[in-house]
Amino acid sequence: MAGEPQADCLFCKIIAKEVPATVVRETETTVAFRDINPQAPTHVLVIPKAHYPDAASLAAAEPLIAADILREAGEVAAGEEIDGSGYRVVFNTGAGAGQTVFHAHAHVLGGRGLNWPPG
Ligand code: DGP
Repeated sequence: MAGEPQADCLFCKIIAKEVPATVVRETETTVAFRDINPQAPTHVLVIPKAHYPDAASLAAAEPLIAADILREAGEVAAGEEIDGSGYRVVFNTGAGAGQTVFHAHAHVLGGRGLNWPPG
């Protein structure tokens, strides 16, 4: 069923605490934890507890939870004190865009200068 945990999903295992992660925030609908391969001094992933393969499918099925992700990205930035200097929220969507884990997630990146356009 849509949104249900998937046995073969790494991020569902992090939500279930079967795989350890450094959690920085948790709400009823979301978990935020540090990326294992940080690309900036702050690199936190914000994920929905519900399983959807990418941000588009999450937003289509659960727009309020998609909004929760964006709000939590802002809360992470404020907690890391990067909200004043600027930060980036990225949803890689599809393998061609670099998505490697097919459970919707936002990358929250900051703490250094960020170039545009991204690579
Ligand atoms: P993406 O490439 O957009 O699908 O991002 C997936 C991110 O997940 C990537 O930046 C690395 C991170 N990641 C992969 N495995 C783990 C893990 O076991 N723990 C944590 N904390 N992050 C992980």
